[in-house]
Amino acid sequence: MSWVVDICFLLVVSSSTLSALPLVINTWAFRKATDKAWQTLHSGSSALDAVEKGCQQCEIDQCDGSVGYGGSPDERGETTLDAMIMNGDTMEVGSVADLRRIKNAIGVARAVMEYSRHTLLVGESASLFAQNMGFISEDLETNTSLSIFANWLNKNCQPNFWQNVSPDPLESCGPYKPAPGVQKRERLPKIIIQNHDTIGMIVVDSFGHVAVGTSTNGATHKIAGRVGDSPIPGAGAYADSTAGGAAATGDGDIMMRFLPSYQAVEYMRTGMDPSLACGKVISRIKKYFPSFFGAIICANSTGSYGASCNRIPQLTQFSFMVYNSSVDGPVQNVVTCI
Ligand code: SD4
Repeated sequence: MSWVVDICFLLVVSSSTLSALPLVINTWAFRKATDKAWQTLHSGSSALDAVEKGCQQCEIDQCDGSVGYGGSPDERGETTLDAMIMNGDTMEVGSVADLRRIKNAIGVARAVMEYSRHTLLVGESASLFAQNMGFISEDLETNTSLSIFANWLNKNCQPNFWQNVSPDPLESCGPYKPAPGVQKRERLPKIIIQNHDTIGMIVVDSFGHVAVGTSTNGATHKIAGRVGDSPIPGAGAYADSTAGGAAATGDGDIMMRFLPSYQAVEYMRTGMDPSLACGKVISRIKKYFPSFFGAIICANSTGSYGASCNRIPQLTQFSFMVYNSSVDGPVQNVVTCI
């Protein structure tokens, strides 16, 4: 009997699906987050509230270990968080990067939007801002993150993100010094599906108001201070209620160079189908970085949606969640990568 249920709730999509509003769509199979956003919307709250509560659910659940506290320790063993929220009606954005000791990163991003005229706060100063705004300061490390860090130290700090330095980063821990041309190496570690699953969410309410958000703990063993694409407007996510919204996941060091979420929204503004818009931005990145790890979700303001991903051995299909008025609960969709 259970296989019948599974099939009912797994939809394999190859093109954009018919519009139905309201709509909640998010990266990966983070079902509880989708549900939380939907329930928030249905309690009468705004699309922006729904995005915030949906992404916060993933921070609480530590979705895949890649969102929230206790995941992706950096080279010092610390978990730091990136998050963003954007209102597609007003084009307001609140964002935090390299946030320390505060669990609710998307909440702090929302506070940046509500209580300041800035867009992005980073590092210790972002944490201080958060504390002043009433967020609790606590350690983000857990036994899991500490053991990931200890194993990495035991393996001579492998893998890491260094290149052209000495001592040889393929064999030794730092501290490193510049040694241009000493090792021409591929970007390693490749950011792969096992250590990298940001939540990116788009909510379109019944009136076509679009909001988007992201939350992540970034890349495991990142160099301290590294910020990914997730808190960067236009890169990790973008919303404009006159067109639609998009949110990306994957190797942010590569993806942020292309502003894929902005690009996808601009494609949809021309009337382009959301699946095609998603596909075009993936193809564009692929031209320069054929083996990058990444995916994107797109929705227009009338509720059509789609997704796309770059086909590599570790990622041949990409799962994302959808909840709209045509279904009774969150539905896992799967798209085949291009
Ligand atoms: C980053 N893009 O920090 C994020 C992580 C991610 O799927 O999306 N993983 O690079």
